[in-house]
Amino acid sequence: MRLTPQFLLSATDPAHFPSEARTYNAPEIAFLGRSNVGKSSLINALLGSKQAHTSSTPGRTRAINFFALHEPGKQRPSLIFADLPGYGYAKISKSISSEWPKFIEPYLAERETLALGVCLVDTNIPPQQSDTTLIRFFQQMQRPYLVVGTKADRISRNQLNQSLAALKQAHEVDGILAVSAEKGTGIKELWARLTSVSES
Ligand SMILES: Nc1nc2c(ncn2[C@@H]2O[C@H](COP(=O)(O)OP(=O)(O)OP(=O)(O)O)[C@@H](O)[C@H]2O)c(=O)[nH]1
Ligand SMILES: [Mg+2]
Repeated sequence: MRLTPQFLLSATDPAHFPSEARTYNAPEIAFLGRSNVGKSSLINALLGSKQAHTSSTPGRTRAINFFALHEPGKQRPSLIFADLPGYGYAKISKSISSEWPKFIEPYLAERETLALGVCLVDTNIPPQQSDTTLIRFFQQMQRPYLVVGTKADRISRNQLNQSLAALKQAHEVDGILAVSAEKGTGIKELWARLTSVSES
């Protein structure tokens, strides 16, 4: 599906989350994960354009950035993407890491239109406790989530399979979809999962 992205706004406070007037209650998909895991890059790969700011410096995204995705000729968006700030990076300034839960937790817990949390985990590193914490949060809240393994292009097939098995076991999830924003691997499969959410 070809969707035209439109940047809506950048929010650092629940009061600024886009209202129904902006989203028409379209299903919202949130991209979550540690700083530098590749959230913004994955959004850009999905959209086929540079909408989200990416950076090799962790902590680049400090607000929730909302994008409305439109089918050609339609005024109402069919999907909303939310690019979230990363967590778990030690060098991030104290004020930001302590600010994290203040607007992220209410977002995850209360955002009514949140249809899916895409939890990104890096396939190049061992399973991280902070990722387990996020995934448990979704499991306990019984909110829909999907675990995606990023940067699959950086390691061999063999290493990737081993990494995915270790991640699945540590996070106690049934499946992890491996993707590469750089090479486009898994992007089509991911789109299929995302659009099934918007249709349900
Ligand atoms: N090789 C490779 N590098 C990637 C991939 N995705 C992201 N990167 C790199 O990883 C770094 C971080 O990417 P971002 O997309 O900015 O990460 P983020 O999760 O949005 O980071 P924060 O906004 O800081 O939380 C950048 O240098 C990207 O080029 C990928 O699929 N393959
Ligand atoms: Mg980012």
